[in-house]
Amino acid sequence: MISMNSKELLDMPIHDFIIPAEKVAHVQLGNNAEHALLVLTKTGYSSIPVLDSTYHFHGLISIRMIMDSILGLERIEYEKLEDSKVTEIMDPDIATLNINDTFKRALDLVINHAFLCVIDDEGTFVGIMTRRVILKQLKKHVYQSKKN
Ligand code: 2BA
Repeated sequence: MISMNSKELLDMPIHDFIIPAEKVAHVQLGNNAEHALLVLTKTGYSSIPVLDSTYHFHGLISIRMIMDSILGLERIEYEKLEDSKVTEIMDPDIATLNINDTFKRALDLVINHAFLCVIDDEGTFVGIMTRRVILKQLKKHVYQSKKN
């Protein structure tokens, strides 16, 4: 059974926990794989969102996806990096959160994803909710419940 306090946490809107779009590293649909690899390497993140010029969300790209795309039979074909596009490499099939979702939906999804992209009703990218932020809230809640 879910306690009243837990229900309050699960029903909380997610908007206070979102890392805003302007603070999130991303690449654009038209970028090539070389640029994406540069952004991923420089920021240190293993996976980042792919957006279009109007900030609509299209998927995620990771170093693993890029390396996979240039893996030849006997060698890594680095020369392919310049000509391959982010669109051909990214994963477009990604679960997202809506800005109006609750903490419960984020908690369900974050079990399988290190972070979740948050979009509004028009599909515009609003930001991300990371596993770190969700775990911090959960920890705060668990410690508060122990005191009461
Ligand atoms: P990862 O890059 O695999 O990072 C896993 C965890 O390692 C992060 O967890 C964070 O605790 C730490 N970390 C990695 N790179 C970091 C950096 N440059 N600065 C500070 N800490 C770093 P979370 O914070 O829960 O993030 C989960 C995932 O969300 C990250 O996975 C990354 O794919 C994405 N992410 C987080 N912040 C981002 C941002 N500002 N821009 C783009 N993607 C971001």
